[in-house]
Amino acid sequence: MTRMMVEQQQTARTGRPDGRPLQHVELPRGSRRFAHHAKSPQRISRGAARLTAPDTARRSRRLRQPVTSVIIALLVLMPLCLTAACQAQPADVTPPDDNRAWPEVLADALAAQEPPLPGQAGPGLTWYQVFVYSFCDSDGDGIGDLNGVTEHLDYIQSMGFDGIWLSPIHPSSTYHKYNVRDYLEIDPEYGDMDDFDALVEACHLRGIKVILDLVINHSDLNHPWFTERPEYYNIADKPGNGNWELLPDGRWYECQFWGEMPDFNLDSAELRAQLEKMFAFWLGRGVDGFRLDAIKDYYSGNIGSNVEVLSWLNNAVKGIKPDSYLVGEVWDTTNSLYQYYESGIDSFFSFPFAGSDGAVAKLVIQANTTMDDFLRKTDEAYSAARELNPGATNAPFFTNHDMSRASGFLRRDPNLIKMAWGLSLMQPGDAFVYYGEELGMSGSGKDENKRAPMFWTDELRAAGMAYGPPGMEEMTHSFPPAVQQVKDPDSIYSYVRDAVRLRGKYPHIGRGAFEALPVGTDAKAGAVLRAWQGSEIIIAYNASPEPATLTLPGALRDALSATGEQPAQEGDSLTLPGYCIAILEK
Ligand SMILES: [Ca+2]
Ligand SMILES: [Ca+2]
Repeated sequence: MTRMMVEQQQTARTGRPDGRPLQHVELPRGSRRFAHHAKSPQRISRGAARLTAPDTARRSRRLRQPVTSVIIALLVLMPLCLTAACQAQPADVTPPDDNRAWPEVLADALAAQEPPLPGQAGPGLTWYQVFVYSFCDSDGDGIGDLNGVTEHLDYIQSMGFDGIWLSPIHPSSTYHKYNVRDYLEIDPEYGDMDDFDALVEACHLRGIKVILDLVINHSDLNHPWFTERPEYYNIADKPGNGNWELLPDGRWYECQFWGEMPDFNLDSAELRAQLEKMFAFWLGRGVDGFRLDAIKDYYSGNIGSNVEVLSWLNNAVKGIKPDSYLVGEVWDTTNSLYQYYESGIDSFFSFPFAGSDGAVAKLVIQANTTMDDFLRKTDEAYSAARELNPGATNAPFFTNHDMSRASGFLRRDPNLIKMAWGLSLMQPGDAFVYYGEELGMSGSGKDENKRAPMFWTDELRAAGMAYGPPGMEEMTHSFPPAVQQVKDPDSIYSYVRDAVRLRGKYPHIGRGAFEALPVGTDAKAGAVLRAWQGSEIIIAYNASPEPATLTLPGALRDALSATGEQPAQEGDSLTLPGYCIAILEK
């Protein structure tokens, strides 16, 4: 939840225009994949290649050549062409479109993949953040819903995710639903309690955990509590710090994010008892924990009081279900973030590594950053979490619903996007991936744009496609939709899937001890030793476009290569191509 988001929401609430915002895709920089505009939503095959102006001119010149030259050239070139055609398919040619609906095409592509490894026991899991409104629409109203999530568990499981974080699902007046009117119900836009139970059951059958977004800094202004139990809220004769609004009786209520979202009085023992009933209700329905929204504003500017609330919350939730997972949003990039681990909460999102200003993005796009520095920061963050709570671990992520999507700030460069995801997902802790980032979806500017419809297919009004939040601007995607990327071993999707699956294959990544190794002098290359339960792996990184040679023991086992070029090992010498991560076993 951000204040900016709420301001934008106020604008959006003035009403939805008749025509919902549309999306279109444009040619990405340096790519020739395809182009499509939403206003002409028929599919365009990459195979139906259009000639650009220079191509057309070249073809005209060739046609003017004497016929004999052409025949000679054909006789000479034909065997070569046939050989080349047998060896490789050009990257921008796809098989002719079939006429099946996209979910069937996707299902076939997923079925052709290696099955994922079974879920882990944790900690060190990998989670998928699902913004339900925009994920998949199961009933044709253009709004994503719980059944839409259930329908795509194959996709989520196939990527190797161990769990999903659902954005708020309770009754609300907004598309984002961070203003809750009833904590014990499902918003009718998303379905009903039977749909919820079915989703949880389907997830658990697959070994996928489910956590809910827990919004307890504030409720909706129209929650019955606001009139019936005003003592649950911060109401005073005079406004305090930050944002307060006037009531008809002349008193004021605290609303740090928005006038429609009054801040709770978390001192109230009765409110806490009500919230405990709510925890028990959802844990009793099978949820595996919660993502805690807006912690810094429980008591704005008071870390000590916030930690006290979290300790109570942690004890209450674990008292009901001891193996629950709790992950907190403390949007802070300073050391004060780590003080929150004293509360006993399992994880806090690693904001210092996320977004366009975070350590991951800086390492891949800024010349003056070094791998040494990145690994040192990673080590410090990992140690800081465990110092205050030995059972805790970080929650690395790269983007979320409040941040610009990576594609934009990484210049729509697939190598940079892949490398950044590799760095993020090789970090220790419980890692999170925001839906659609595995496709390199676009989304920046207003919050609605950051929550655009999951780009399953470029048929934007196909059954199953969500239409996106009201107020979303026309979207431009630089990379193909899921139905195409799942089939392409070089896609961003395939890279992120491989990275997520490596976390499952090597529990060392999420859980192991962390020790940076001396490897040489290349500023953007480095390696770490990760030890877990008596076994050791080495993760070697090269975040520069140039190859790097590192001196390392161990046998090369796996690689994440942005370009497709593979690392080579000779004795203790490992040469990583540009933008490559390798895993060695000691
Ligand atoms: Ca729907
Ligand atoms: Ca508050």
